Amino acid sequence: MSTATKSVIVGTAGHIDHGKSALVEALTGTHPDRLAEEKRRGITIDLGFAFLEEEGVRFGFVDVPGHERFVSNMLAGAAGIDVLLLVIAADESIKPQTREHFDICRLLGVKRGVVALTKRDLVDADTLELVRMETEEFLRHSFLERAPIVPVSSKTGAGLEELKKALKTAAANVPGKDAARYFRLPIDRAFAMKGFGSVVTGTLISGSVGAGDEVELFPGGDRLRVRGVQSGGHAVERATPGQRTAVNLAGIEHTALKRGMALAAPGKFRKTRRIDVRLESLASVRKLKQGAKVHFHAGTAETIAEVFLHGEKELLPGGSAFANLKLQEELLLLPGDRFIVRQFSPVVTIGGGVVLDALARRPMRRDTGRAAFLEILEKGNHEEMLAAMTERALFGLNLEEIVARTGWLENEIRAAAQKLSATARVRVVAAEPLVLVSGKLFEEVRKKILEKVEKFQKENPLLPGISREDLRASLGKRVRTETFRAALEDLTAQGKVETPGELVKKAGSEIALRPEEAKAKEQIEAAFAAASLAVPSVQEVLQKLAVETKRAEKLLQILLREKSLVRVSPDLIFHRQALAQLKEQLFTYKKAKGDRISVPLFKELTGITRKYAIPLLEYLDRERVTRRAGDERVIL
Ligand SMILES: Nc1nc2c(ncn2[C@@H]2O[C@H](COP(=O)(O)OP(=O)(O)O)[C@@H](O)[C@H]2O)c(=O)[nH]1
Ligand SMILES: [Mg+2]
Repeated sequence: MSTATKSVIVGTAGHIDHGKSALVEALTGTHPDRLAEEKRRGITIDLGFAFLEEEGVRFGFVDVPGHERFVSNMLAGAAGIDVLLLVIAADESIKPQTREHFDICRLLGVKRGVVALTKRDLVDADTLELVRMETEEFLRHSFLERAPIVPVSSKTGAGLEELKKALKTAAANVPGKDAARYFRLPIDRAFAMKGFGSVVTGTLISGSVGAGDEVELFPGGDRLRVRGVQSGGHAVERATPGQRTAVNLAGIEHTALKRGMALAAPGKFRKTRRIDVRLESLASVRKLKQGAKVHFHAGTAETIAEVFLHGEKELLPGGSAFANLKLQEELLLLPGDRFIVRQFSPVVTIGGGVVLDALARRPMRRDTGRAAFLEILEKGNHEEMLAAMTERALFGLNLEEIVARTGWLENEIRAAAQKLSATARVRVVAAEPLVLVSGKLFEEVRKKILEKVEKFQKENPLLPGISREDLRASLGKRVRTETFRAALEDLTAQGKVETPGELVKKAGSEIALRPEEAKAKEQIEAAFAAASLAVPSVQEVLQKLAVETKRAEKLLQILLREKSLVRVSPDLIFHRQALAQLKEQLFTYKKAKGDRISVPLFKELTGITRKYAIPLLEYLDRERVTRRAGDERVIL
């Protein structure tokens, strides 16, 4: 009976010459050293890979170099390890890189493993027992405290079956990975393959990838097409998390690809140069000072980082703190990603930690809420995190931004937003696409809108209200359109403002015209109504009134806003009825004489001069009543 195969990555760790590579070969039949130089010198320089299939488990082995000079290669391999295979030679016991590799795996958050005491054929039973005790002591209070310790010999094959059994038990405890998450593959190798083109390999840490997918290359940003995918040496339809994966890419030279880059779902994430982290220092190192430069390793990437400690001047050995890291090169990082820091010089591992905010701001003294915020990012649930992020976002957050900041799936974000919308902390100002703002920001926008409307009406008593567009602009760019719209709707629903047409006004407010103004307004309208199409000039009409010109102009504005009058050209205004009649006339003409009319015929039909005819025809074109065709108009 076939069961679904589980893919599990086993990573070796341990001091040089302790038999890591030999053990991988003994277990899998594949010697992991690939490079000619490795074969010649008999040491592992770079990562090696091998596979083993055992009763429903597909083990991908990542063999790392033990030499201290190649720890950065080791680090590239350690990302994505599910099960640690800690190798300690029975004839040498614990050595410096045993400790360093072990620290690294602990800092990277590796949760389980198996210990192999190699070269048991070289020691007697007493020595083996001694090394076992030293190993138990070494692992006390660590994540490997209860891990099986298996003496083996790659030479005689002793203990190999027991070790395989221990690996299977550990593999059974590796939690299943969700292939539905966003695809992410840190690249550890890039090369060209005859007949295929560019190929990259890596441990698939999230999501899945298959032929035909579009992927984004980080940090470059290129969008690339996947031609094919292999996993464990076989072509597969889709590679899933926890698999060693080779991706054949179209449209790029292999020389443009290298270790440290990453492939990811397209358009979801942003590269970053500033991250806020929980930084942990190893107990055995010197204290870390504010502003220190360190080597930074995450995934398969490596760069230099400058450390700014939030709230502290230095990080004591064995301590931990919130820190902001400024990276020399831009990387793709997401919250939850683990990293290692190594001393700038001499290069030794001094600590590591976890990314809390991958798109962090520059540290600022006045940003006093950051520590509390990072605490929530570190310990909070999705709702608490989303609320805190929204509260710190000056403009609020939309769905895309939340995905880029968190790596959460859309349904997770919507579920958290849904729960939050019942509280006053967060306001869902748009559902599709989702936009969230803090309750506080929303209240501020509401208040500002009311203030602006009131101020406008005080300053412009003869205008019926402020235009939506002007109101929106007066709030500045910091207010998203969605926030503005929702706040306005809220105010309308509460009966605080009214929004007739394109205007916004205080609820119940009317233009307060004085008697002489009301009369003048009527006079203006009457003058244009009486003129029909042979309209007088605006000056002419306004001068005849008993109110001063400035007020008269405001009254004219009111009539235009009410659409009683229509401005056809900069200096021609017509009464609405006159224009309605004109359109009527054209339709009658069309029925009787066809849909074409020349300018002279139009003049004749309407009895007006060229001075009026041309602007009117252009107005009618704009209104889609007519369409220009050469010297004539087509009545539509
Ligand atoms: N006698 C004996 N030699 C071993 C055993 N495992 C590895 N070796 C030898 O130890 C040396 C280093 O092994 P290697 O696998 O390259 O160590 P690595 O640096 O940890 O990968 C090689 O010469 C191996 O042949 C073992 O179980 N017994
Ligand atoms: Mg080796």
